[in-house]
Amino acid sequence: MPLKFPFTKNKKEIMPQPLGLEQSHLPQHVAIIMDGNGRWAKNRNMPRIAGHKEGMGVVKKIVRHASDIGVKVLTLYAFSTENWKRPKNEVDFLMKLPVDFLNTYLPELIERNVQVRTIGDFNVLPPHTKKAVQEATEKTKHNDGLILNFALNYGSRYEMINAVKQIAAQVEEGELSSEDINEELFTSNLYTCELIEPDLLIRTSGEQRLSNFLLWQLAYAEFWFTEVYWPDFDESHFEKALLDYQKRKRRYGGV
Ligand code: V07
Repeated sequence: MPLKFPFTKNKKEIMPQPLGLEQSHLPQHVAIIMDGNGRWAKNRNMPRIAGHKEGMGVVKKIVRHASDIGVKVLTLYAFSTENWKRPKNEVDFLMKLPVDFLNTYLPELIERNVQVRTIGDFNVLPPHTKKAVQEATEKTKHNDGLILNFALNYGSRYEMINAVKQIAAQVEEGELSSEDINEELFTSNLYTCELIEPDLLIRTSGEQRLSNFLLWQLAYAEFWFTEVYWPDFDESHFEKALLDYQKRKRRYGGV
């Protein structure tokens, strides 16, 4: 069994928790579908891109909060493989956000010992996006605090088909027997192979779908939904999600 991040899986850290969160039952990996940016902007008669920009500010707040609380992995759905269908000006704007985000925030991420990673098909991203993200992953690769994992040009079905192709190639080469194919082998061929599975999925803006996000990895996760649009999401909503997660875990634990 390969070692998975975080290596500190069972380490209990002593950290004061203001809102009744129990440090020992924190979700270690939280995944978020940051939805509702366009609708938030529309309600204010603003262009969709204004919602994305506002949403980026929320990412910074939530990353700070997650790292303060002691969450180990935060996976954020920033851009899906389906998002290329949006108007060109919107896609162009979205592809500049990682550059903007890292220009203004990378020093703080480094200060906070955050490790930046991505999942998704990186090859087809515009060069300026790739460059900024590569630089951030390179500069933070030895950090052992929060793992900030951006799903960029990510699609779960594509990821799984890719895994199947890699395994099939190994079988064809005679490196593997079809008898060796099991859940662990499949998991080790996904983008997320080095990460533990998410414990909690949050989706904002009232939609209750997975939208091709981490279909395999979320098999045992708790789901938490809110009507709040992503640009209005804040630390208190995040804490509520974590508290509800802990309540559910305690209930199951009691039976
Ligand atoms: C994006 C802001 C959040 C709301 C949802 C869509 C818009 C941060 C990033 C990012 C990605 C990679 C990276 C650093 C930052 C980002 C996109 C969209 C495409 F290394 N926010 N954000 N990327 N939005």
